[in-house]
Amino acid sequence: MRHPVGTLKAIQETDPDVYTAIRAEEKRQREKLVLIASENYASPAVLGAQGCLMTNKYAEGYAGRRYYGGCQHVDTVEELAIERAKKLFGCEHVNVQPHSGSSANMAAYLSVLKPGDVILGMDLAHGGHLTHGHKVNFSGKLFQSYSYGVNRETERIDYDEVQRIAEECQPRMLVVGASAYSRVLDFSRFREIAQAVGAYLLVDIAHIAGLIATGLHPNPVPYADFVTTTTHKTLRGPRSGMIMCKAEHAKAVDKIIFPGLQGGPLMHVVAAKAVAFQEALSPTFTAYQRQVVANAKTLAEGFLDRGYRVVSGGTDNHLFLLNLTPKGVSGKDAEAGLDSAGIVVNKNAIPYDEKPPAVASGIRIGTPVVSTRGMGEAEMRAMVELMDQVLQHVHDAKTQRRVKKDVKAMCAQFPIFHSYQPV
Ligand code: DSN
Repeated sequence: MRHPVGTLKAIQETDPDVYTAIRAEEKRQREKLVLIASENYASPAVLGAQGCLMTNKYAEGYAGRRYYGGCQHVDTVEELAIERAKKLFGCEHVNVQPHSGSSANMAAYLSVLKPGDVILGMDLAHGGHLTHGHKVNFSGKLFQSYSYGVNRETERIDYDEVQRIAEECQPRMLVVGASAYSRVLDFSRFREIAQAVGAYLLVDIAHIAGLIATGLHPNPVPYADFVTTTTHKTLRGPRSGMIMCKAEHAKAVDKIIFPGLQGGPLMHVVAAKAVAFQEALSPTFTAYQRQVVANAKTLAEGFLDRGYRVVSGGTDNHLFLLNLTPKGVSGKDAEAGLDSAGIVVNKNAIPYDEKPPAVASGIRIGTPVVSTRGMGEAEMRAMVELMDQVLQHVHDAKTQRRVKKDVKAMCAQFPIFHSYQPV
């Protein structure tokens, strides 16, 4: 081997097309302001582990009881990931092998439910997630799914209404968690509702895992039968998933992950999860999460001051939705206009949206990436100013070009800390 493992030089020599695309993506990540709430920039150590030669190892089974020889070292990283996840979240049992949040959710359902059982989750159109029972997803096809949403006036979850729907549809599993909800989730109230109707409680913390790990959002682990997460959003690890559960469900969860749903675990990704969890246990990670929340508040307040409609009137976490209806701009046009100006967001349905999801009336704004870059409140205020300029003239290429220059200058002041210099 002429090059160190995982270096771009090797890719450049072997596959110039892929190399060129990777370098272009690096430039995009460096030079644009990424405000996609579900994304983050993983550390050099996490990227290094994810690109390491543990990808070569088959390790079906679990540490100490694998179906392959030679698993000593991958056992070490899986055990480290488990031990660190337990420290971070205080869970009784954790399986770090799910390839994604979706497979973690599938495992939670299939460990205790049968096809055709009733599940109740938050409506995707109100900020929920596809895997919480949407009709086009396995969760809505395999199970009889019902949904709850947010109140039209407050744009927050109305827990009495959730209870009413639960009493009506009698779910076997109550699913909690969201991908576009900016308010604190009351897990103790959800537990009461689940208990009242005899349902299991599954909490998907994919978006807020980093906040929970650092005590900035209540922890659902004491209340829930199952807690699932992705590891790459606020938690800032590799693109992957994880499932935690009460000890009584441990066997069923492990059995459904392997051999039920997956074959060989991605041991390089498990290694990267171990590294990310170690990073998340450090005090600097707590300071980072505080900044994520402070930045989201500053951005939301900046937009409110300029007369924008922020869904539910503000944020308690890392994200919020802007309702652009009063500005006469669609989410689709806002996303395109901002991207041309170097600011990356996603169009997003707002609660009770009258536009189809592919157009949408809003955009979702999140601060994990810009906070990882080291940006603070002053940069958030400058960002509101720049975004406002674009949104006021969403089709104006001249404004977009002018803003793009300022965005590039701001990004240059806060360089991303990993560098893909060819070795
Ligand atoms: N679609 C992801 C998000 O952006 O929130 C969640 O899977």
